[in-house]
Amino acid sequence: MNGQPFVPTWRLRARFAADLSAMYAREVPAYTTLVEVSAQVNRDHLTAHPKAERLGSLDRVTAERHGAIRVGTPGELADVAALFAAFGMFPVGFYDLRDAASPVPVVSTAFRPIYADELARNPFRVFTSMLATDDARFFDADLRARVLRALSTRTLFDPQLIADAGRFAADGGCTATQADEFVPRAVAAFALSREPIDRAWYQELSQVSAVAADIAGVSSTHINHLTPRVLDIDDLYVRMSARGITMIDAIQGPPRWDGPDVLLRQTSFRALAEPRRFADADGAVSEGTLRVRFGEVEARGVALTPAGRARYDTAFAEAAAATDRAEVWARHFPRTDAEMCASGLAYYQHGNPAKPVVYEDFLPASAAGIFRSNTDSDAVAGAATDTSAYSGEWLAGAIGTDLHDPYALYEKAAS
Ligand code: OOG
Ligand code: NI
Repeated sequence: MNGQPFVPTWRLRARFAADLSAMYAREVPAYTTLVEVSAQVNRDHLTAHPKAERLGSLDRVTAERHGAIRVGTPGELADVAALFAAFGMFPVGFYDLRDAASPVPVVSTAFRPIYADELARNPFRVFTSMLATDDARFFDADLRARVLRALSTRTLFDPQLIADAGRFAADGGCTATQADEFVPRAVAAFALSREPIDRAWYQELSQVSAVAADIAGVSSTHINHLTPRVLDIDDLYVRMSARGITMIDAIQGPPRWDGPDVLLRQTSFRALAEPRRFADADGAVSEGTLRVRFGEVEARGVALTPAGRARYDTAFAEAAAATDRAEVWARHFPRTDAEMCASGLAYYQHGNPAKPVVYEDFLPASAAGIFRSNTDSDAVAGAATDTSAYSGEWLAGAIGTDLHDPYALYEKAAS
């Protein structure tokens, strides 16, 4: 190791997250505002509620982000898995957004650290979606063939980057010199491209779904959003609106109420028009804009057990139709952590209700709501029969690595 300091995967992950954040701030200036306001909200919230740090230290929460990326094929997803392994991030869970109220033609997993000590060091996670080209409700045979041809001509990740990632993952890190070279190359793979976009092709795909166009209508992938975490999302919503930033109409997920916060609450501001280059059929290249990337923010609560999650799903469906969502919530969930813990609805370390296990994953309903609120048009599932075989097992096979079961990870964190 030439006497050089060894950089463990968690430090690579922290640097990767920080450098992606710096790049995204240069690309999307409103993100900087969101991060600033989030930091203020967190400081003010902790001053008023010193015990709120039980959901994560101010340092962790202030540095905390999740990203979202979208890829086209199992091969591209396998490269993502190999790359993220070097940052100590592994696939957890399976999300199928095709069956949401407003369907999105993707299946997804989340890459994240899986152990409590690693999460405490840096919890960076990336929601990663793959285009569901096998689903005939969205892609007929002709379009599927053309999408697959377009995807087969691109290389999202330099093979050398993936090879290096494999070595660093196996070694649990790398030298400082290697880190200085590796992290910027990994970050660059997620920059917004200046390559001209084939206008007709992009528009054709947009008819199927804005997400399909964002994935297969361009030659590279990019960070779609980077999401800071706040301790009080209602306060954040008010403060952003006061700065003149138009947020989507609602906070997704459970309502605000005076009992324990569970799972995840999220909101976002609408995608902003960003300059992109387009190529027309005659080869002429011109400047245009696309609204694809947006700002999102989230608050995290305690992780629910399967019993708690079943109760959540019932309460959520009932609350959706109600005028007073908090009132519905109070009929389904106890008001204290002690009761939540005693009734086996949520995870607490060693059964101690002062020590909640934080939810580290995503919510398909919110995810679909976030996707939907940020695209100009919804996808429409056609009448064809879906004969694709997408499932968690399928995805694991396609990328050659198991998907971790989130409940098993929470059990472990609680024990
Ligand atoms: C991912 C949407 C899901 C979340 O926070 O639920 C997501 C995407 O837009 O690609 O990021
Ligand atoms: Ni997100």
